Amino acid sequence: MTGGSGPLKGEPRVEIDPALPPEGYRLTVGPDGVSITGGGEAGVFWGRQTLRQLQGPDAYRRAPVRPEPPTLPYLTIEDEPRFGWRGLLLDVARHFMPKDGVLRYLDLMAAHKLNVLHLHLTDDQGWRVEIKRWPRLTEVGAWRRRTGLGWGDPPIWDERPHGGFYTQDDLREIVAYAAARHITVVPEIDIPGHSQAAIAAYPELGNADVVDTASLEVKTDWGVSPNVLAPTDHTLRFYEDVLTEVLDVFPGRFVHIGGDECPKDQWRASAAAQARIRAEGLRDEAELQSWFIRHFDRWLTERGRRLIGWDEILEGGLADGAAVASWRGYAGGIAAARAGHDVVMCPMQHVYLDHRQADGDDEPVPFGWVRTLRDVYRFEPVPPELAGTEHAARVIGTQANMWTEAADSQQRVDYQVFPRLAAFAEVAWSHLPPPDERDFDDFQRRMDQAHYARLDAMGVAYRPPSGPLPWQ
Ligand code: TNX
Repeated sequence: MTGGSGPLKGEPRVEIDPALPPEGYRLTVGPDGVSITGGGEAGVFWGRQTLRQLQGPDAYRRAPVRPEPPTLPYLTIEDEPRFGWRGLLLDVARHFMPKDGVLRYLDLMAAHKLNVLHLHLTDDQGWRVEIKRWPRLTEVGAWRRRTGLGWGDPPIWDERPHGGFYTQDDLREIVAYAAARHITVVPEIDIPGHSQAAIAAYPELGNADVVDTASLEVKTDWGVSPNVLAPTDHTLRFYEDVLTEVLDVFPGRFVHIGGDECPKDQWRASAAAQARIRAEGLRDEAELQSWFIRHFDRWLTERGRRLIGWDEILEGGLADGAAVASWRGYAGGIAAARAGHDVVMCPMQHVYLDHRQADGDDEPVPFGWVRTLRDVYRFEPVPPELAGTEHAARVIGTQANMWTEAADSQQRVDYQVFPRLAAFAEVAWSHLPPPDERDFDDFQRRMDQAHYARLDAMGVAYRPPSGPLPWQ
């Protein structure tokens, strides 16, 4: 701190200093202007975000609203992130988020120094990515008979049809827009469960000897479908085609192949699946699931990419280079880290933003455990079982997940995501003390005095501290 303050003059002077960490920066504001030194371009970009914070809420508008320059305090800030993976998952499968909404979320993420957008592109309730080789995936799989999925208490039904998908050019635009903000987009193609929309488009992908897959439609209610992929050579070739096109659009290192919640009943009943288990010398259906995952781990590794999947991919044996997104709690992540796998911690008990944030009946999306802003601020990505051990560094980051069974509009997504994403972002970026010693009152003061005004300037329909509004 140098003391004093003055008007912002001109553009910041920018420099790269490779001695700083790639995402680290030093920001200096003084009488002769602003300078930002980044360890890399990303560091400079995050430094610019901090400069915006100093400028006040108007810096978050898309166009200036007053002529005079903001007054800045003279200071020096040295800063670097705690984690390299600071993620947000958007479930664009349960409810489609139009492209402009995704671009807007990339702006919101950048303002919060988050750097991984995990796009959940496929699920039972919808397939959202154009695949040229297999056009029915979007011709059929992107549309369903109703909007509301009957989630919540009372259930929310909406009988209007619902759908939408991104063309490959839309996704290239999203990827480029993200890259300009130092954000990587991780695509998720969920296999072998959560695949009913794909089976509705191409019935031969399902277990046709057990169910009449030709009469399946894209799932119209929430929950996990029993209709999972058949373990055939055709299925493998089909998804190789899909992933070939996905790799062409998404240049990032990681590709998420799901692997969560795959009911095994159809495989138990299917003579074809049982024959596959015998032919491959597998013990059971859990190993059949990991046979799928290992196949795509090899396939991705050969192409210079890395597989990440939900923690169920640990069951039946995990492919060597695979990374694990630990969602059912910390246990999967702990086991994976100890076994030498990289881990992204996103336990549903703490950072599922679809879960309610207060327990009144007037919450617009009355689902899940109550997780308040304070709870999220006290979330710790590295559990005590790993902290201080050689395995702690395997936790490469953390991610908040926004599932959208019950969030069918931008307003509802905003309401669930904010303000909690601000608390999450601070946990992911800052080197905070252990949860019990974190100063939530200070965080809340900063929210009240500065951050809600920034969210207002960005047009975010966050949950106000006073509680839900009737139209949300
Ligand atoms: C579990 S997280 C799921 C999602 C749901 C979510 C709802 C995960 C890998 N599976 O399919 O949308 O719970 O909170």
